[in-house]
Amino acid sequence: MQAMDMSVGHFGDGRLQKGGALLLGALVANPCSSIRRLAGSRAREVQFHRLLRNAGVTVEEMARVAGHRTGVLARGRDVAVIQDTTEVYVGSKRASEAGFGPIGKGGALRGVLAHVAIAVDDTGGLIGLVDEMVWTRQGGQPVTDRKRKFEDKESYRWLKACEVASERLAGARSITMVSDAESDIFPVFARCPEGLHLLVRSARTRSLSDGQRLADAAATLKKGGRIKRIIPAAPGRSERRAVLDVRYGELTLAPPHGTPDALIEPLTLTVLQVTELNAPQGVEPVNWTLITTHKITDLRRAEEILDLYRGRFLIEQLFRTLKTAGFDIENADINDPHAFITLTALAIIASVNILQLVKARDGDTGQILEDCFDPDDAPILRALSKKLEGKTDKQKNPHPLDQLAFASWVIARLGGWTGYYGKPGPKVMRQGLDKYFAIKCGSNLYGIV
Ligand SMILES: [Mn+2]
Repeated sequence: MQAMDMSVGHFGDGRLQKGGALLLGALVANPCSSIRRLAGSRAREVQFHRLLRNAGVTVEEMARVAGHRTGVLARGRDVAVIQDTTEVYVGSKRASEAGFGPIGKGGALRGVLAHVAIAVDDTGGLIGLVDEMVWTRQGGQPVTDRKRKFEDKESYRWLKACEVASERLAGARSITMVSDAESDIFPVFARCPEGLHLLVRSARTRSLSDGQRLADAAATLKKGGRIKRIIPAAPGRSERRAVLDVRYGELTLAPPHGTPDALIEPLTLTVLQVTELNAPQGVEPVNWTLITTHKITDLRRAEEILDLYRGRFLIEQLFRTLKTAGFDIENADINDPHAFITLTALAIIASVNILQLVKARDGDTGQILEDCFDPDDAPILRALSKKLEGKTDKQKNPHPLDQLAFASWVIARLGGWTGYYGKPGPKVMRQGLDKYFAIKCGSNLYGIV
């Protein structure tokens, strides 16, 4: 896998560059957050700690290198960039003394925040990381001065990711930024870079330029029709097939009070209102107001836009891999904020690798082997696939050799998946990768290839 040999950043120093690649390799092969376990030896443990504490090892550099690679892979494709923030809990009192700022509400919990943007192609394949920002808050609660420049606010991250995406993915055929209600911020729409599209879930009772409320106007938009979608299971509710009423049309948003003079032009955008009919009792029905810069002219296009938004689920999966299903980053044995931030940034890159394999496993994403693996992996994967195939059809690798799905099948089988029951998730994939790297390291010794 490329992560094994690939630099995560240059950091202006050859040793740091090498150390970074080693640590990322260890994280992908053996996802956990214990530096001791990742290192395997005392000397390497010291090396990893030094690397993580080094002020020259920055998240910006790692994001730049990973984002550049994604930009190359995204050339000529229609790309959705999903961005979201997650909070990583570190502790309370002791974490506070170590210099970790507050997260969540109330201010008692301490930790770091990570804002991540990932690129997805139009078959649902995960192309790679576009950008990541990881930080801890300084000096207690964030200031809520409305007069503060947008660039100085934490919420600027939503626009910054747009700017970074339009730069790094300049060769893509189209880019649509997808984000949840937290990003429903007027300046993000007003200052969105040329040529970039936005798709955001509305959070606020915005006013329109004609004085109406957005929610009222959205409910009376032109009827588009009725569609069905599977709503995935979540804590406290099971998967269900929902009947959705779809409406869409153009509305003109008025700038909110306090908007700087340069941005006070009203904005005409497409609003897509999706409302669930006959939701089961005790379940909160789907009621989404989506705002987008895309035009919607028919029901089919409305469905495409809705499905783009539903694709946002992938970033929730990424955060779950980072926190529980994979790295257990919240239990890292590190108490230095800079080092913890660096490790989190590396673990996010490794989580993207694992999720790429999970997404590719069904073979319907159309990603090729080279999206994730090096040329020298191909013969090893081929040999392993032969060895792992069983007698029944269900135990044969059904994917073509040059597809990423082919590798996913091998990694999943190595991770303990039998081929019979269910589908392999992040946990199986990381166990499979662990074995794969061990085999790759020893493949010359054992004469597999
Ligand atoms: Mn969010």
